[in-house]
Amino acid sequence: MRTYQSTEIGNVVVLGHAGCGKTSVIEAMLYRSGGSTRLGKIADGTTTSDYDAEEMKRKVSINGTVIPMEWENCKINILDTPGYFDFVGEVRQALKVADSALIIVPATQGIDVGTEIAWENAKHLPKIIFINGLDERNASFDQKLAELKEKFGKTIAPIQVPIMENGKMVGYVNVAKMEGRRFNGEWTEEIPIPEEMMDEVRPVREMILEAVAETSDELLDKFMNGEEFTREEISWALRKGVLNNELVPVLCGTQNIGIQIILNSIVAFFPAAADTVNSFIVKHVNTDEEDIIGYNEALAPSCFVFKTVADPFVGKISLFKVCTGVIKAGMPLYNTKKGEIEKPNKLYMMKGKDLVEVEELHAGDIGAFSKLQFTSTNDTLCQENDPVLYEDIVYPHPYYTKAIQALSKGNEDKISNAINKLLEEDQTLRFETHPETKQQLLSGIGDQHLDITLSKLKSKFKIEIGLTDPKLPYRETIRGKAQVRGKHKKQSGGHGQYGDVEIIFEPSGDLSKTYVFEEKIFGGAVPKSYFPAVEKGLAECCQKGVLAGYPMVGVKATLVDGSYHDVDSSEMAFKLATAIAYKEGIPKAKPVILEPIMSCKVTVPESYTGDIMGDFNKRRARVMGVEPIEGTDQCVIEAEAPQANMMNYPIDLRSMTQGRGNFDMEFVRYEQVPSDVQNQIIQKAKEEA
Ligand SMILES: Nc1nc2c(ncn2[C@@H]2O[C@H](COP(=O)(O)OP(=O)(O)OP(=O)(O)O)[C@@H](O)[C@H]2O)c(=O)[nH]1
Ligand SMILES: [Mg+2]
Repeated sequence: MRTYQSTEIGNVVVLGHAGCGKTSVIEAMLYRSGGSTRLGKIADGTTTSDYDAEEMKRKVSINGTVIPMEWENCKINILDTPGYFDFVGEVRQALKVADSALIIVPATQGIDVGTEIAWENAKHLPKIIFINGLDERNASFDQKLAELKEKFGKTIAPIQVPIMENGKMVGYVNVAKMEGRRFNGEWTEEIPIPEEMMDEVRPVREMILEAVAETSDELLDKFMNGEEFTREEISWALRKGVLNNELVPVLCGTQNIGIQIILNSIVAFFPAAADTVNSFIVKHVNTDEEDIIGYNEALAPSCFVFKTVADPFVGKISLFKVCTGVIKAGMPLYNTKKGEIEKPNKLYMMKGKDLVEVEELHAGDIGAFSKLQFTSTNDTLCQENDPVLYEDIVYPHPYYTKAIQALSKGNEDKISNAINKLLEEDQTLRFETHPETKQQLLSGIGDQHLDITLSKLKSKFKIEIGLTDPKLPYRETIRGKAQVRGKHKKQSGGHGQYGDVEIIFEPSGDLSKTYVFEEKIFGGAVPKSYFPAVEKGLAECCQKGVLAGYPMVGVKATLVDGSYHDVDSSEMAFKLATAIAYKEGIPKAKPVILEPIMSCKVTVPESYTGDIMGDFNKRRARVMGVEPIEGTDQCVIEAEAPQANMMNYPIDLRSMTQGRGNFDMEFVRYEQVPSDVQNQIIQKAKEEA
């Protein structure tokens, strides 16, 4: 590939429901544009985009990829994204560097959630829709178009009506130009519009004329007066409408038919990087000033790292978007966040899994470096004398957490090292050792995400682990008061042991502290010098509650009496005496188990409100309120729920809303569990002991 200027580069993210044909259509675009010599297939695991072993095995996209192609003297960087919800992090990365979007919609009935989400994700971008799969048995172009129109309104501007013969699409009518085209091998030839199709073509043409009329007052007047638009007016209005995000051209075909018009439309309608509307916000570190910039190749070179790939052969690959200037091979670059200079000796662009060496890349283009020393995803590389920072990609929080079970003993460190490598690639994965339960916890977006992480650990690092439900950090406290005596007395040979305490145990009222210790000793019944020993004994005992062994909180212990022996008393003896008092006193002071309560915010379309609230009731949750989000059909439901009942929520919410819901949650406080739950927790602790 030659060097492309900012005016000749476009970055197009491909979005759509899982399995709608994104990767297949991209493969056909690459082939049609001459970028590959054979058309890869998902079934054979031979597509340029789904090159990862897991993708080939599962026949779904897992990673975002960049597939650059050349068409009509332009370079189009196509960004393939996975449709499965669990890989939303990959979609966020691609959206960050895209200037426009191609949404692929299956021609079968109903608007998929994936289409709605794609529309929402691309709401700020110029876009084109491709109705795919017209060769499928239950496909219907007319119905799909009507559905799109109903859902997305006047912006929908159909360009084509397919010409079908025996369930196969053999050509199309271009309703913008009012010309027929028939597929002829890999290309198309012009044909007259079949007479019998006029009834079908007319309403679609009307749709595009209506959409065109919306783009200017002048055209609207013309439309109202019943005048015909010229071809030039239509193409001008389409381009303007797409750039301003007022019109969305709709194309149609199958995974290998109708591909050329997609490429043509991208070049005709989408903005080049130089005049893109989706510019970056930049912060100049020296002056602390924020600025919005376009992809200007005349400025000093800078780029934003949007993705990291851990390649088994090459090592770390950092993909970046050139934001300003021209990045040249061998150019040292300053990493603003890390305060370090990187000296990559080669410059690449990435095409699927391949690194293609290039001399320079202009603003708006996408490139790659290998083996950068300090750089990770979300870093900015620029000039040291004017360091800048681009805004980070924001990822959803991973709430689906499981505990790791090492299948062979003693390899915790090996597991940590391998997972840390995966974390470099995957910004939606979290890994931590819980400070209390000491379990190694792995969190992701959903079960598929963690499942694939396990597969990767096995195939890349030969590490096999299992996953289990994590232990919850329960607490224990007391609700009542008990006054008890603890006496430790031993007479064995020489030195004896003597410690004797009387302690009142009661709630301190402060669950954030383990215990409060006081003494009310009169007349030196217990000498002062032993108070610290009593407190130490108390602190040690409070690490384990008496019901199920969970840490104790909110206990007030007051030392009120005791006795001592001049020779036999010792710190150790008083500690032991305290432990005896604790063991006897806590069970008498109405001990209870506390559980972590989460504050949850669920965002769903309003039609799901009843289901979500009903479901919260089953989770022992309290719904705190429902607020509609103005100007949308969405609402936010706030609730407080026990963490124990929210462990599978990412998956349950998805199935309740078919993926239309989102949620966030955070810990708020501890609360007493109901007695039946308490019995279960105690029972479980006994079994595990
Ligand atoms: N009959 C038919 N099958 C298609 C068409 N487009 C895609 N497929 C098949 O549908 C399956 C899924 O296609 P992909 O290209 O992997 O879809 P995708 O949108 O990339 O899927 P994800 O990335 O996993 O979301 C593959 O088996 C394709 O061969 C089409 O137009 N017609
Ligand atoms: Mg795919």
